[in-house]
Amino acid sequence: MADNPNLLVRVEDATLSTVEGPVKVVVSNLASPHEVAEALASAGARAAVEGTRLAVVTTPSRLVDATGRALGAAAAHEMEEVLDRALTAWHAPALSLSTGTGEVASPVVMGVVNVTPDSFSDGGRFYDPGRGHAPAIEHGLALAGAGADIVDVGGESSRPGAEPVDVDEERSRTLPVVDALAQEGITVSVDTRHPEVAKDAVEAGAAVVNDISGGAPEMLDLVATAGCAYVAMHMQGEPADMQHDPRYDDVVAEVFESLGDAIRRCVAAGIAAERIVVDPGIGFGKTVEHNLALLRRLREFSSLGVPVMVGVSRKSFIGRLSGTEGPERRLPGSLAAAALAVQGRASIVRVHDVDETVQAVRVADAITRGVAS
Ligand code: HH2
Repeated sequence: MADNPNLLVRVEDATLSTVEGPVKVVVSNLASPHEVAEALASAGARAAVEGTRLAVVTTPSRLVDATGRALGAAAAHEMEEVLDRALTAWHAPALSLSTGTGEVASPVVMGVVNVTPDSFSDGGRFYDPGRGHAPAIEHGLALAGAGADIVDVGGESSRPGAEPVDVDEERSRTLPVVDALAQEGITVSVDTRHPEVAKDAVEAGAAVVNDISGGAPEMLDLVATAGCAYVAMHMQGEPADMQHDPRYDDVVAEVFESLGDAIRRCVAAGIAAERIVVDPGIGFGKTVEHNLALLRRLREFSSLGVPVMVGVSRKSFIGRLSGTEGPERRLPGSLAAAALAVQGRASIVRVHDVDETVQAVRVADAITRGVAS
């Protein structure tokens, strides 16, 4: 994992590289990228500077040498370390998740329990003030029974246009469900962007905090103290307005750098590197084209050296691509996207349809790795 805040390497392709083959990488946060590009050009390598990024196709040793000639020995040493870690991570199989109390092997299926009246695909189904928390708890137990490795409990919808929920209301929706499922020995995650809710949920037994806002300082502090796992998700804007007009110059580069920065902030706050998970936030301030670019190039995110999580289940881009209106009719497209995410080295898929997804991702994982178990 890149523990140095100043340098970030994204591997675009290293398929043919064993030890000294050419690789295609993008280096962010490099002091004087133009000087390194010139040093590379004089050594016959193709390099381009895009803003603060250096994009290059060359061998690792040529890049390290050019960095040394342009910026000195210390910079070359840092480049060598960060490049080596990114390439090793890119070549590795999808990582397991460490929750602080145990390891969950990839591909991890995270089942969703929305204790909300207004979630985009199942709003109101597991939120029934008349029946208390029973529908949500029963659903969580059913998801675990169907093979979910983790059950993610949320009390605030983040669908486009959703209004924020009062923290006390969110607490009263989620905590009894977290508590009941954790007591059954289920690995529970709490889907919240509010540190107050996360704190109480962890005390009630949640082993993972899934934070769509990607890390307010108080959230990172409490996760570090609790020793649980943390999902940092990328979002542009807020749910209320995020789909109005999302824009990026280079969505993959920008989301990657933002997640690299989130990892740096998590580590600085004291969260153990092996408990950090990143998520590109499919549908959170992204057009269909942005979602497709992120999913098509998901493997590049494995260069960050931490498990990658993806939530594609029933989302509207699947409806757009397949022409299916109702979210509950988007299972086939959701399975296709989950399988390809696993091929792109996603460690965790967050889904509504657990039974079907477990089968799909097991097959996708076996094909990707070429082994039967
Ligand atoms: N998507 C949703 C909610 N939480 N968390 C992560 N890490 N990644 C995601 O892609 C993600 C998420 C949206 O799905 P859902 O919870 O079913 O809907 P709603 O937000 O309307 O409750």
